[in-house]
Amino acid sequence: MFSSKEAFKQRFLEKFEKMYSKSFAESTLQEQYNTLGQLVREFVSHDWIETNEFYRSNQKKQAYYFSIEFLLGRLLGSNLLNLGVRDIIEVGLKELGVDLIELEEQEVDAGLGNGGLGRLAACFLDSLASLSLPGHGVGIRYKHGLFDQKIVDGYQVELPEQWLRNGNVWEIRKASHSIEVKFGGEVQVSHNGQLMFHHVNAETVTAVPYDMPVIGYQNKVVNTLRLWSAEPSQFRPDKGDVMKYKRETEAISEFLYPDDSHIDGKILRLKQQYFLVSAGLQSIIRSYLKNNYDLLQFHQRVAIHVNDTHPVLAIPELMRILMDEHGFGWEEAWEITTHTISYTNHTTLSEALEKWPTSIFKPLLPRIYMIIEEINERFCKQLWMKYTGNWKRIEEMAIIAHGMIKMAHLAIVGSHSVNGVAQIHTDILKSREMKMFYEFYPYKFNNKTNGITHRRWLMKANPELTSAIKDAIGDEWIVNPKKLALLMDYAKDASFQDKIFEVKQCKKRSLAKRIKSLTGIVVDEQSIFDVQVKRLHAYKRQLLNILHIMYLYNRLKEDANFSITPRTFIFGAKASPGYYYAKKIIKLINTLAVKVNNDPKTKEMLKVIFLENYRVSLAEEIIPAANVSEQISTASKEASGTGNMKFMMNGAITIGTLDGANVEILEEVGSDNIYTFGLTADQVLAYQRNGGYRAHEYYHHNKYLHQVIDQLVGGFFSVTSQEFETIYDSLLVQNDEYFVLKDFHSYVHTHEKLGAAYNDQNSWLEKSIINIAKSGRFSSDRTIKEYADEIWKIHSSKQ
Ligand code: 26W
Repeated sequence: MFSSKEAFKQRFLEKFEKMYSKSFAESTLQEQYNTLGQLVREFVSHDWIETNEFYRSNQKKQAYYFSIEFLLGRLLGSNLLNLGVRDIIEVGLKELGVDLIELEEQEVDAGLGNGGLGRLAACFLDSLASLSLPGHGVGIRYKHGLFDQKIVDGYQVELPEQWLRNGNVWEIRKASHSIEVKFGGEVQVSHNGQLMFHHVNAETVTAVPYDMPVIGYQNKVVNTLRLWSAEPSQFRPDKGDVMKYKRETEAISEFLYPDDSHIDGKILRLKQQYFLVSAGLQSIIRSYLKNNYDLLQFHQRVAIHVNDTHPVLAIPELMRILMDEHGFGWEEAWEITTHTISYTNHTTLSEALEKWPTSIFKPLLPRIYMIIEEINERFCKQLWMKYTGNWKRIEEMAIIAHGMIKMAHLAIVGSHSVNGVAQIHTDILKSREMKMFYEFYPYKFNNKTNGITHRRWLMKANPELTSAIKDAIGDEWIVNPKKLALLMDYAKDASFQDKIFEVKQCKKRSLAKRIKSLTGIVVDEQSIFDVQVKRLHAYKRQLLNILHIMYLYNRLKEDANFSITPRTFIFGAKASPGYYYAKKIIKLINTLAVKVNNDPKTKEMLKVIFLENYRVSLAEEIIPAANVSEQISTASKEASGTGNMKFMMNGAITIGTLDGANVEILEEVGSDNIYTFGLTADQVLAYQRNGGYRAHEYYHHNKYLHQVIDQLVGGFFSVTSQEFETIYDSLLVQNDEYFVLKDFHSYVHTHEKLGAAYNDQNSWLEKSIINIAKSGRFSSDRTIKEYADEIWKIHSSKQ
């Protein structure tokens, strides 16, 4: 169908007329986008069916990645890339007077995630399909994704996101595959030879699946992302207020919770979690049984992965289905369940570890609660055998204690594999947060360092760099990203360095244009583009970056002999709507931007840009244009980070702490090619243990630091002195929980080295090329191979 541009053009025009019954001359961009999207989706239908058929007839073990978030971004561009039809379509459309890039920009990002965890899930889907692995996503079809961010007078304002407003060309509603999910009610027990549990008087919700194709890279594989939507059930007996029921039901899949790393014990969130796992599991089991497979072999044919604890009710839900619906006894059901489920932890921040009060849980999910109680009781008995008399330890490890259900404990007990997302993170889990569990179940723990799909983050986001790489080393790296290492031979090559320089300049020029159109600000394309884009969080320390910019500004103002290589500091970040401190930091960045950008004395040297509404599609424009990647979290706090990998792959040099995957980036590129600074994780953890940190000492002993901190509250900015009081207090009154002051000096000094290094362009370009060359390890293809081989035991259909 897309074999020639002529064939494409004909199909495209036919499709347009069918969809819109008008002449193409009257088409809008939106209609053109919809037409192309529909055409592409229909184009993959055949391979989609074939892929499913292949898995079925070859009895392939399937993996299902359960995740409360999938941060997909736009799909048209990556689908065309993976199908290998982008060029033909681009030329064909051009002849029809249509610009493909303009069409791509019509697509609203699918922003069904907050940040790292959701984007990781999306990268994993791309890798699964591209490696011809039978692995699928299971999630929720939120009507509204992560809020749209507007900046008004420097403050963040949230608006409801509306990604479905023009429909979604990629999804297929499969009403006939709907599932009933039950909430509330009571459990009745009957004795009929064996104990039987009946969930009665429950409120039923219908889960309707919407399937989206996940297209592999030029391999004819099309896997499935199944997103569930909540609708009123037709089987609900007439129980009064229908409108209320409708509202409450639809609310389940209405909004994505916008918090990142902070629990909010809302009952609706718990409903979402159970809705996802119950619909997902029931539907997997339904199709499993349709194939006449024996449930005793479930774990040999199905792997279920829970992405953080949010879908962890998959454990009691699978137990429920096996026991109550299929008559299994506890031991058998437990054997099957624990061998089916595996779990990833994505954070050690205690405020993000999920706990549910039994008082909320029990009435909402009575049968699931009973099962968790039983799991807990049996687990505690096991603990008693090993740690007889050690009540304290048993209490600390219990799943239910003091009226709370600890979801991470349930995840560890009910699964066969527990992994962290970077080596240092896994080590911290084993030696601290999950130490007691590691001692009890050492064989369950393993590391899977995160990765990113090089198809979206290099090939799609940076076609210019892609072709420069291909010209140098061919294209073997596309299917085997480790082969990017062949670029090492070109690191010192003057003409390749020139090319890399040109590519970077070209991406900086495009970003500068975008910045101009979004903010009206003109930035110097020759300046260092220094970028920090990620969720706003105290531990990620955007504040450290800001204090450094304030320092540079002060020095430039006060010391005629002080000079720097011109810099453009670029920020992008959403703050959780209820996170007061994070919102103040956004206001601070914007306030600083106004001051710095308009000062005649510094505006040639320094610019501060805050790009609103940071999201996947904006990341694809920003990251390729970066010279410097800011990865400056308090050591031990960032589980992995994945932005760090995207920047590296696009040739930016990292300034970062020894945290998360930065440690492994250092291992790959060597200390000449990354700028690390600050406390190590061990030092941070030691300070936290011994309480020996005194923030105010750093304030008193560093005059520059003293000055910038005073400026937060002293009329330096044209705002009231209360505006940034919270930030000031976090540093000096609350003793600087994230060691900003402690690391300030080392950060400033390291930035000086970085600035000097940039001025030696040949050596800078060499570093840049080495970063690209060594980024292959951070392709999510590597990560997914490890999950497939070591956890899920699934096999490629090409083997
Ligand atoms: C229940 C509230 C909540 C919401 C989200 C708790 C925890 C989360 C996520 C686990 C936060 C998250 O996205 N973590 C990030 O996961 C990435 C992928 O593994 C890592 O690269 C980041 O370091 C980690 O912060």
